[in-house]
Amino acid sequence: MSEYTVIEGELTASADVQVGIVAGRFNSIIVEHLLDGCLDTLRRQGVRNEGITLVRVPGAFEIPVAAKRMAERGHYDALIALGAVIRGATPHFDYVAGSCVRGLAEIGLVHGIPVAFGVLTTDTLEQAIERAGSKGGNKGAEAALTALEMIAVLRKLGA
Ligand code: INI
Repeated sequence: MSEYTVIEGELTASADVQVGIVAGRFNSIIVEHLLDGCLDTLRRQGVRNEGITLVRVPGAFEIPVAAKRMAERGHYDALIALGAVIRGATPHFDYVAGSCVRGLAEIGLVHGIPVAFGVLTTDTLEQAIERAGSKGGNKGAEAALTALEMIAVLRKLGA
């Protein structure tokens, strides 16, 4: 009996990889830690500085429109969204978080580009701190690995 086919991506980047990061400034005390984790992981996995572009936007609500423009350029192999939406800080949490995730999901599907979701959506600042480099890990670093794995998967699946 023949073996079944498995296609899966490595986590190490090839030298030509281009990654676009879009980071919200809102709750920057959290987002900067996500960005540190993301950049550290990309570099450790072999992404060169020439392969990284960082775009800063005001908040999570603005991340999709910048990501859309980047996806339209066709220059990036993957995009990584970084932000922090904290319920305690806003009555419109659901609108900001919801429109961010919906927009990013659509960009990924429409443009066929991996969009890693490193946007924290938490009830409290404490929960956000946990996920930005303390006991809950670093979601920015996780998003970086997701982007690299998906770049490799899509390359193997072909154009
Ligand atoms: N933006 C965030 O990234 N996180 C939040 O928690 C947040 N809160 O609390 O409101 C937030 N609001 C700003 C929003 O993303 C837009 O920048 C703003 O509404 C202007 O369009």
